[in-house]
Amino acid sequence: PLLYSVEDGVACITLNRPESLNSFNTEMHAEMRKTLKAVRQDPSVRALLLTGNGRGFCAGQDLSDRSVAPGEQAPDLGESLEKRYNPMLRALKDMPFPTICAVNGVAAGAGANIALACDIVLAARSASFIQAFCKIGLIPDSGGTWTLPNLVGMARAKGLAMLGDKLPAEKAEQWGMIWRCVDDEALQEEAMDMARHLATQPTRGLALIKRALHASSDNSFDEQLDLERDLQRLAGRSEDYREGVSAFIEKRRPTFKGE
Ligand code: LHQ
Repeated sequence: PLLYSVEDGVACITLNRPESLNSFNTEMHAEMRKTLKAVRQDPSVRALLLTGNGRGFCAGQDLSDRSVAPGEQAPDLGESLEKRYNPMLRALKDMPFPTICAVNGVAAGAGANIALACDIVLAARSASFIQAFCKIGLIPDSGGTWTLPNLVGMARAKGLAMLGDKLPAEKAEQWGMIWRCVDDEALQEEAMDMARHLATQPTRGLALIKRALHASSDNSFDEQLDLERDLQRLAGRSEDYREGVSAFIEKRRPTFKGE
């Protein structure tokens, strides 16, 4: 259910159940968990590119095995989040290098929030985002209730989450929910170019940038200044900082090792 490759420092994961718009079943969850672990542990990887095969990016949970017969006990969805979605979202969010999502088509339910958990989201012009949860009586999960208000503000977060309307990629870009939308046929190449570029950059510094930005919504300005002091101290000890400054002084292009 997944395709996985590593090339030029870029790990590429492609969701691959196109017949059900790459929705997550148990097998895909298991594969994803294994693959994210492999990505994290591969020392050659300095960027992750996530995308989907076929006309959709991901339709969230596979609902085909989720109907509950009358009289049957309701399944524990909390357990499904605890065991499967939450570890995946934590693993994605905590990757110590940039994560790029190329949203090739509709991203619905958990699929939308998996995409939005990535650091940089590019979307095909024909793609769309749907917080479908409310239509089946659920709440946005996979981090959506944190990510949405952070990205687009509370008014738009509530509208998206409570109406479940389809948000076209162009509007998502106008709203600042994603980085950019690009022509359909250019998406994969642009996303790969961006991932390749990021994989040549000061990886440790980029990981620290993520940490600082992620912490910002929990911190006061004052606390954030303290965090910047601590993280800049670490960044200033990196090889890539030395290289960056030397290259600037010597008027040459830097060669970063990611250390
Ligand atoms: C699907 C699905 C799908 C199975 C399309 N499952 N087959 C976490 C914890 C535990 C449990 C509950 O959930 C969660 C998190 C969640 O993600 S909840 C939200 C789950 N997702 C949804 O509610 C979205 C359901 N899908 C849709 O609303 C539509 O398919 C969208 C709007 C995504 C796309 O619409 P269309 O472009 O019109 O495509 P389609 O509906 O015709 O779908 C194409 C095929 O994919 C179709 O199969 P078929 O055999 O008829 O060709 C669909 O049944 C199948 N499919 N989503 N989630």
